[in-house]
Amino acid sequence: MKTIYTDDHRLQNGKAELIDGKLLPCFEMPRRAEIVIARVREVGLGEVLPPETFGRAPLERVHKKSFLDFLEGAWAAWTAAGRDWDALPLVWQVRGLRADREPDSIDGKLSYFSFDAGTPITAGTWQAASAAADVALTGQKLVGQGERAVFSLCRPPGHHAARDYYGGYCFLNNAAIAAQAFRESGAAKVATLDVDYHHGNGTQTIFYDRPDVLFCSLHGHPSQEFPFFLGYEDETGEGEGAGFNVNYPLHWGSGWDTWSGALDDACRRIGAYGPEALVVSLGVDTFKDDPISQFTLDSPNYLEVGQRIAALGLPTLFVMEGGYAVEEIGVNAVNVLMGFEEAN
Ligand code: Q9C
Ligand code: ZN
Repeated sequence: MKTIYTDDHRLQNGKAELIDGKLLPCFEMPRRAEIVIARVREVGLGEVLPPETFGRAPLERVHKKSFLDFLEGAWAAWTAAGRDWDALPLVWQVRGLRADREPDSIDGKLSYFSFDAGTPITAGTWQAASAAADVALTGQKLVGQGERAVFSLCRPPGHHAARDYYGGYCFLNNAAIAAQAFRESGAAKVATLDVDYHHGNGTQTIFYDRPDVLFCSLHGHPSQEFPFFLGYEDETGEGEGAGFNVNYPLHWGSGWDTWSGALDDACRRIGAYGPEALVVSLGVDTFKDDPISQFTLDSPNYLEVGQRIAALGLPTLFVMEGGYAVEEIGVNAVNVLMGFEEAN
């Protein structure tokens, strides 16, 4: 299996996130991707290729133009306001507050276009995030050209980013951008399978009213876990998209038996849907020692995750998402890919 990777991810290197009532060092750090690419090379998974550059057009198919303009210019506006630390938002537009006016000031815009205070914007954020989208798009192109599977080693991750907001360590929704690119290159139906520990609220909302992209997600129950306000089982899609959104919220402490039962059901749904391509949002923060998560999967389980995904027999793009047990992230993520290759 080929891997798409660029060192440009290092340009996203936030100092701190707001968590547990403190500003703590970012869990989402460059070392995550360094460890994964080192493991890809160690096991000889396959060729490692740099991304092509696709520009803004494929991003604009998924994200709002004003949101992309904001992200691209946020650091310049922040420093022009005299700030020198990471940019974080302060206020959100909740019940009864107005969503129809985009503020002019950078503080207002950071709040308007975000949904949490865990996702610092830094000098290199736009470059890193747009490079990660290129990594996803390059993988999509290769799968479209006939590769059975490709690993897009995206960083920063993407599945929490929606059409017009960032958060949850995500800026651009790499998986959604790739799924949309599959559609535009001729795939009539595309399935997305999100196995990250957190609900993929961004991917869900982007495709919620569409029947051409199925979204299935296994994740921490929103009554207990970030992002809290989406990811329940009764979210099944709306309008033409009714029936094409499938959530498996699982409670804290869930282990392999519970989790793999949900995976099997998700795979059944995907098989019945009959897509021409599959995009996997590959997070390994389901791991038992993940510092911010509460499931108990162990490293050998990830081999079986890959085997079960391979059994779908679909052209498959793996897109890297979360995983914060940094020393184990390489083994765990690459185990999924090796399991896929073995079963293939
Ligand atoms: N500072 C992904 O795994 N944690 N994102 C809540 C806020 C946010 C995880 C604390 C977790 C986001 C891609
Ligand atoms: Zn996650």
